[in-house]
Amino acid sequence: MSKMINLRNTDEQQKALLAGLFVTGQRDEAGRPVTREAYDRQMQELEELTKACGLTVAGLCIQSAPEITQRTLIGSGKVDEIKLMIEETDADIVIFNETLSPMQVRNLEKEWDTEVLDRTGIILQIFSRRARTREARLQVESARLKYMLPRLSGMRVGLSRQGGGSGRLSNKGAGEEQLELDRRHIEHRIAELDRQLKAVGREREAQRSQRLNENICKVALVGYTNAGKSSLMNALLSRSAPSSRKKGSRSAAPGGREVYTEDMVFATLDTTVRRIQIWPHAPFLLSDTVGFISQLPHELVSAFHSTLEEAALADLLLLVVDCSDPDYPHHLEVAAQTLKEIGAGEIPMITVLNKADLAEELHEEGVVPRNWPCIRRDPILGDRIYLSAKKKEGLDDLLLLLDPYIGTEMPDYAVPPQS
Ligand SMILES: Nc1nc2c(ncn2[C@@H]2O[C@H](COP(=O)(O)OP(=O)(O)OP(=O)(O)O)[C@@H](O)[C@H]2O)c(=O)[nH]1
Ligand SMILES: [Mg+2]
Repeated sequence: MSKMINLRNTDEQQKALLAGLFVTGQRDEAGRPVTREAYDRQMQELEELTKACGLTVAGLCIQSAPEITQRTLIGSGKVDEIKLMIEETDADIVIFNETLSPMQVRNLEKEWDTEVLDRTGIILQIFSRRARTREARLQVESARLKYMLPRLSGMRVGLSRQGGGSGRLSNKGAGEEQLELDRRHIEHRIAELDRQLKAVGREREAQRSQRLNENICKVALVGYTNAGKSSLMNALLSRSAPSSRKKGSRSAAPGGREVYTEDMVFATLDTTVRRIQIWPHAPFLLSDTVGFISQLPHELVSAFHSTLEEAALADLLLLVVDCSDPDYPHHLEVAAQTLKEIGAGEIPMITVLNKADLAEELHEEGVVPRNWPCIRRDPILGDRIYLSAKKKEGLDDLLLLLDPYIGTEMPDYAVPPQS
C-alpha cells in the first residue's frame, strides 16, 4: 500500500498528478462560502506540499460539482479523464486535496492502478522524511500509524522504511509479504511509541521547568509554515550579544546558534530555544517550532502536542505571518484556531506581518491591492508590526513592542556593547 509512499532510491524525479473536488456552494469552518480563488490557493498549497516531498507535479485536475460522489469522490467522467492523464504523463501517484475515505482510495487505486494519497497522507510523508530528532521521529511514526489504523481493512500495508526496489512508489509487488503488518501489531507499536514519547517528554519537561523557573520572559515564535519564523529568530540572533548565559543555565540548545531556514513548507520540525540579548533591551528566551497549516492532520497535532506545548507555556507569542501572501488573513485564522487547540489561545500576542519587503515589491508591480502595508509607512499598528526578517528591517520597532513584556531592567550579567 503504503499510504506512506516509499520513494524510489533513484535520481529520477517521480511524477504526481494533483486532483481536487471544488464543491460549489461549500462553506469553510467559519461558515463562509469558499470561493473558487480560495480553492485554487488550496491547490497551490498542495503543489508546495508535493514539491516538498521531492515529487514533480505532472498535471492538475479539478472537478467543480455540487456534491461528492461517494464511491470515488470525483465523478466517473473525471475518473476516466485522470486515467488518461496518468497514461499520458506516466504519473506515479495521484494526490487529492480532499481527505479520502479508505474505500475511495481502494476504488481509485483499482481504477487507475496507481497509488493514491490524500492531503493528510502527503503532510505525514513530509514529516516522516524531515524528522531528525528522536522525539520528532517518534511523534511522526505514531501519527503515521494512527492515520493508517482505520485504513487497514483490505489494504496492503508497508511500514518498512526500506521497501522500494520494485520501480513503483508503493510497496506493491516484491517484498510485499514482509511489509504486511496486522492491526494488532500496529496497535502494539503505537503503545510502545507512546511509552517512549512519554519518557522523552519527561526529559523535555525537566529542561522546560528549568527554563520556566528562570526569571526571564519566554517568547514563542508561532505561525503558518514558511512565514519566516526561523528567519526572524536568526535576524534577532544576529543582533544578539554572544551568549552570556548564567553558569549552569541550559536554556539554549547546544550546537550552532543559527536555525535552519528554507523556502519550503515544514522546514522546521523541532523546537529550538535561544537566549536573545540586544542592548539596551532586557534579555529574553525565544523559541522556534513547527509551523501550522490548513487542515493540519489531527493525528499530527496530537503527536506533536509536547513540541507545540512550548508555545502554550510562553509569556508572549510572536505570531508570524507572510503578508506578501494574498491568503494571509486565512493563515492568521488557521494560526488562531491551532493556538486555541493547543491551549495557547489566551497568551498575549504580537502579530508580525513579515516579508513586508516582498509585499512592497508586489505592491509596486501592482500585484496586490493598493491598500497593502508599507514598511516605511505605519510599521506599527497597535499590536501589529510590519517588518522584513530577511532584510532585517523593522527589528528595532519590534524590540520596542517587546519591551513591556520582556522588562526593561538590565540584569547584572547584561553588558553594553563595546564601542
Ligand atoms: N522576501 C522575504 N523572504 C523572507 C522573509 N523572511 C523569510 N523569508 C524567506 O521565506 C522562506 C521561509 O522562511 P523560514 O524562516 O524558513 O520560515 P518558517 O516560518 O520558519 O517556516 P517553517 O519552518 O517551514 O514552518 C525562506 O526562503 C526565507 O528566506 C522576508 O522578510 N522577506
Ligand atoms: Mg522554520
